[in-house]
Amino acid sequence: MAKIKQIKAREILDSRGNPTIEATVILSDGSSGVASVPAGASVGTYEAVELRDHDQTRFKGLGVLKAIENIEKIIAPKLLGMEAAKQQEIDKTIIELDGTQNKGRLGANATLSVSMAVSDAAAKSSVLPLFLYLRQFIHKENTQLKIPSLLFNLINGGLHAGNNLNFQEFQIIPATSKPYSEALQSGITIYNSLKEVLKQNNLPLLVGDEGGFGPALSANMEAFALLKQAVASVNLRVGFDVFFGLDAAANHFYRNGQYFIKDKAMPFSSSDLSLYYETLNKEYDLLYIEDPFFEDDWQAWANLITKISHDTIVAGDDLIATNPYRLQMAIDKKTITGIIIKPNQIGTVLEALAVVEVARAAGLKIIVSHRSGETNDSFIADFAVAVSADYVKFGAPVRGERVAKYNRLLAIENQIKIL
Ligand code: 2PG
Ligand code: MG
Repeated sequence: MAKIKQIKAREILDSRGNPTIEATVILSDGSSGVASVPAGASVGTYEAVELRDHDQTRFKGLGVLKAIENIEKIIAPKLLGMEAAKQQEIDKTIIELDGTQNKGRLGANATLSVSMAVSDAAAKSSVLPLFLYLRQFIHKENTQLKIPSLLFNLINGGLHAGNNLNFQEFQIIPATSKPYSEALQSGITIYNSLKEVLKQNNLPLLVGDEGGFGPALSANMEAFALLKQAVASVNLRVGFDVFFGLDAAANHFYRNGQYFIKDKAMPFSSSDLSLYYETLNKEYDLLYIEDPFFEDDWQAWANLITKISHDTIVAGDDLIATNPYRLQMAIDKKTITGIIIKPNQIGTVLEALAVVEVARAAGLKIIVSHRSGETNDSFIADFAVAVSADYVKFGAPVRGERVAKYNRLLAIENQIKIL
């Protein structure tokens, strides 16, 4: 059994040019694992703490040198000599060293980078692909080893595109019946078609943080009209070959009990917004809607579920923040039918896996997600396959840091075929 011999961490840049951590773990048998953590722009209140230096002379205060120091001085000395394959013990030690509810002492960026790098090193040491290595930590009953279905974010809005639109992500979802490589191709086909549609409408082709186009439109609803045109012009059928989805990320257009979106001059109450979503759903048949309301507007969530959950997945991202307590609240209050899973919202690999288990047992759809600030690390693709996620959300199928995940899924698809 290989033991942890060395842990190193350094500051690298993410896809927005902000600093993040890359951790390297070296084992006694010579195997090594490397992992880097992503970062969100739309960050929910209930997420674990991402530790930043707040030294305004470096990277506008976003440096991660303190988090790196925590890895080197606090986490590494405790983990050295431990068996890398004992991920439960590793993560438990990290959690205890931090000692807070929200990784507020060490930083979730510090804890997660080490937790991921240990699992990567242990996978290499046991000569298993990472997705199979991680899969041993889940209950496999009623799960299938397969590539999850895809949610492509083709139009970026909100904080990811300079607030051009209020909603953050306008998605297309190829039919789940399609094999992964075909679904990926549909994503590209529609992306390219959307580019043509934007050109025809004299709209700019500039892109947002996740690679989707970021046109400034006069109403959020118009983005779906453009997507519909893009799908139709390549002879694909909405509701059959491809479906629509939305991450409203409503925290960002909520103020004092009201929702402000450009589709209407007056602010919306929760029930107005609910009606708006119902209309949107009638018009565009949404298969998926994420964060339709503010993260503490529980009643609005519960009401919407009764209206649209028969044919639309209502998923909590900021609402849950991959947090077991928030998940339990949502289950008790019946506010969601799907959950976004982002390991950096909780801070260790096994805590994220545990949230998946509870969510699945409650019958929720599992959507494993990247962050808007990413690196080329493709850990999240392996993680998604390991937990038999229903969907993955990796942005548009363009730009290196997004494509790294889609390409990793292509490799996994081939590996699964020969198992
Ligand atoms: C989201 C994510 C990822 P961010 O809201 O779902 O798309 O965005 O990483 O900025 O929180
Ligand atoms: Mg979201």
